[in-house]
Amino acid sequence: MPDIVLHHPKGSSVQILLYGATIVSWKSPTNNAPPAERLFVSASAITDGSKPVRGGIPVVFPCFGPPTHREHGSLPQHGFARSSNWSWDHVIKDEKADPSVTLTLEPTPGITALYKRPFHLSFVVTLGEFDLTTELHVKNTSGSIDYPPDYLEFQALFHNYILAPAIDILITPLQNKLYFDKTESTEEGRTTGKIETRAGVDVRKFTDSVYENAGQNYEVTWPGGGVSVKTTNMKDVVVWNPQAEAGSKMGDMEGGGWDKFVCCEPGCVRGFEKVAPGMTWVGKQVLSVIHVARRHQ
Ligand code: TA6
Repeated sequence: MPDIVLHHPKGSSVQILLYGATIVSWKSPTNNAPPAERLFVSASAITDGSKPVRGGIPVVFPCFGPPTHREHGSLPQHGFARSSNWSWDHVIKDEKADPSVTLTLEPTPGITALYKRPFHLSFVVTLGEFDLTTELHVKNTSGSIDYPPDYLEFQALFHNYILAPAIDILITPLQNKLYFDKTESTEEGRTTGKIETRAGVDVRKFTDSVYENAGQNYEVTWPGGGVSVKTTNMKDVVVWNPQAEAGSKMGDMEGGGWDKFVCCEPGCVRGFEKVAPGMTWVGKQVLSVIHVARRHQ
């Protein structure tokens, strides 16, 4: 059961767990169809708080993938944000504005045991008639006045599982962008940059590609529909679909689940963002349903 449900007067809705601040449902209409689910959550997902949810929009912070930063020591893959219990801060419900909710996360004993940095996170979800906005605010709450500044260094990403049919999915525009292919069998292969040559990136085979400085605005399309991903301050994007090759080995991935989604994940994952004491970094995405052409009346 979700902890928070927002309803828009025009019919869209979003459901959020305090666990991981994980969005687990986003229903939105299109210009000529009633509200429908836009996100994938595996039928085998664990939602009891014992592991991150397989689907929806997990929040990745302070590291993407296994920890590599000197301050990220023994953090779990993709950090602790998606597996921590966030707090409900406030909701904005004003007939003149789209409904919005803010969740917050501060160091708990469980986090502090793994991660020593002071921080304050806010996750702001705003529901529009046809779009969903998520913002991650990362504040460096260090009171240090040392020089050089006591920067907070981190990675952040929205791990969007976009519900999509298994055919002809394309992500654009990524042509000529630098990317790193994590499916390569050698470390050298995984760490050697390549230039994307395709006008549209498909996920017909096991795909796990990290695009650097990718342009911040993307379209995930398929015959008859799609979702646009427009971001601010999130310079990179990850395209992932495990297909049966990797998906069949995931205990919380429903059988054939890989045929129902594509992950288009905006973030800052190549290198580390740096925030000075007292300052706040904000990363934002707007997911919008791509309207299909109205059928001729
Ligand atoms: O974002 C793609 C990725 O980093 C893949 O490498 C795969 O590990 C995926 O995230 C899911 O990771 P998870 O820890 O949720 O199983």
